[in-house]
Amino acid sequence: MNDTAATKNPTLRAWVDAMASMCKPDRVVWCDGSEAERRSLLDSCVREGTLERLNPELRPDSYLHRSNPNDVARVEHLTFICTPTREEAGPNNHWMAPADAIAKLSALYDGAMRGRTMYVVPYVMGPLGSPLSKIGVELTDSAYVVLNMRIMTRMGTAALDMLGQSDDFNRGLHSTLDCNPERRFICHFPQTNTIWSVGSGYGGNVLLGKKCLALRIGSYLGRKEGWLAEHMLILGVESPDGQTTYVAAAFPSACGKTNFAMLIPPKRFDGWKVWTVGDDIAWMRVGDDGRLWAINPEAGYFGVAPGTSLQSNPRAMQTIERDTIFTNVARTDEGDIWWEGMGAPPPHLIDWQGRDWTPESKEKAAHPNARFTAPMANNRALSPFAEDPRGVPISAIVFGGRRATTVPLIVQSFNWTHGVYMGATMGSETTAAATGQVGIVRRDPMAMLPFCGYDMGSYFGHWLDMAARIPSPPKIFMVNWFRKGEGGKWLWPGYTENMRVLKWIIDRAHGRISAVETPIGWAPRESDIDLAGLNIEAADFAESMRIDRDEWKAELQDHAGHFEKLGAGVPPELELQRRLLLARVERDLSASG
Ligand code: GTP
Ligand code: SPV
Ligand code: MN
Repeated sequence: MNDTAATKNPTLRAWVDAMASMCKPDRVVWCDGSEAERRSLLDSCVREGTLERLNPELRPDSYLHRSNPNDVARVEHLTFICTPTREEAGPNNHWMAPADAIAKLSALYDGAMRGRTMYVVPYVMGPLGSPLSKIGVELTDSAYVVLNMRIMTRMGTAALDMLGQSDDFNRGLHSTLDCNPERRFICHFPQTNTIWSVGSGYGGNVLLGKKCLALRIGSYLGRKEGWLAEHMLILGVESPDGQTTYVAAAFPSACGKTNFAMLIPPKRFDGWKVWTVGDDIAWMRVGDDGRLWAINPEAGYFGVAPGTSLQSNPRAMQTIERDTIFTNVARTDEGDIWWEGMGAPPPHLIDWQGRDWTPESKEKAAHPNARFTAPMANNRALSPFAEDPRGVPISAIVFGGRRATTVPLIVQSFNWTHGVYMGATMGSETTAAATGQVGIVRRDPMAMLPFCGYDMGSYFGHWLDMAARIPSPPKIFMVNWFRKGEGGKWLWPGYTENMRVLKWIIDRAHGRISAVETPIGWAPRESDIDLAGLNIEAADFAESMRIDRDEWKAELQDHAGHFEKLGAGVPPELELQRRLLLARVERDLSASG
């Protein structure tokens, strides 16, 4: 971590100098990504109190960070796409004119790093040397950000080596400022491959390689260059005969991607294995063989902590046994971590805001959007192809949201256009991953509503256009693990048992099993989802699969309003598809459901 790591790349140097003369840090430090650098950053964070060392016997090499209580999630209302025209950003994004954004944020950055260090963080999204990978450089005054970026990306000298003399890198600038929500902005400039973030220290707002580059800027580049940047996990399912099938799945924030990516099959599926390629983001390109190939641009997991337990996600629990940064979780008196859903609480804790907590306390001990940052190398089910520069071939794409009603457990699209329709009309109840009210159904197309860096209608058009580019396209499915029955109980057990649905998906993707045609897609026949060894009432399973005429009429009507809100850019195929589905629902389903 000294100037020997500094680059000879003149474009990079000039940009760093220009940003430093604006922000006026006391020093500029070029990060090399070494272990020695990590140690010294950790030590200084512990000294300053931004990190607390956890008990090394219980949680080796792991740390706790408490964020400012006003800064605990992404802030969609303060996130802007700064394209020359408002139309290009679309009704799905907040827009600011590039010149206005630069003027406004420059004033905030002016002198913002006085008394602080500006860290220069070169990083690669994607396997080193992969033609699918992208390079970014983030300038930040937060050592916590540097330490997180070191887990989440390939960071340091390796990135500078890959960049060489090229000027093709994302220019990211971040200052925590005084962490004041009034002076908080996350601005994206797709045309100049630039991201400016101020006033936050939290996750998706400041780890600029993740949502900002890999999704918002990535989706813009994907359209320009003919590929897809998606909010999707990637997993490989290995059957007992050794064949591995790769699946990519888009669920909105805090709707089960990490859980699904780390699934351990239940006993009934002896000999089956699920391998994790990625848990949040997929970059997908058409390969020479005509299939869609995906890489995970990230190198770590920034996962939701609450609800993670040895029962729900043992792989994640193993992954975070060590080398992990925990943000906004509770701490035990022994110096370990705790959160809601982990098991019985101990008699005393320090909560996420640093206050005493007992089981009688009314408030939650961990923030509902508390997170862990852990290296993917710790995951014992990490796919052997997670670092493969070619990526993995995708046989199935799955869309899913958090829906208490209407949407059945599993259904397959009739074709690509219908599959794009399923993604485009996805709805989900809001979660704690973004600030705002929780539990409201909102349309979240492809789980990309907060992350698409341009007009959503044009993005649907890009998805439709991809059909002609992929000679052997993946099959498309829609799932819902979250349907509820009477008294609000989950109808489907979820988690490990999702393997039963996954099995049907891969059988369908390989054309190994037939299906029933319903008005809204291909569904499994009653006996096609293996329920052996599962404690579920037949009536509950049937209810989880039910397609209700009135619910679907209302649903499809709601899709019309959704398309209208997205404006003239929505391709006409999608409205035609909607009418076809509506006509079939009205004709084919009986009024009693
Ligand atoms: P982001 O990191 O925000 O993108 O979230 P994610 O999509 O990776 O979500 P994650 O896997 O962390 O799941 C979030 C929460 O969803 C968990 O804490 C669980 O409470 C819940 N969840 C996940 N899978 C299931 C499931 O199969 N059934 C039910 N009922 N809940 C689930
Ligand atoms: C999400 O909200 O989808 C996340 C967490 O994965 S964050 O990095 O904050 O966006
Ligand atoms: Mn996410």
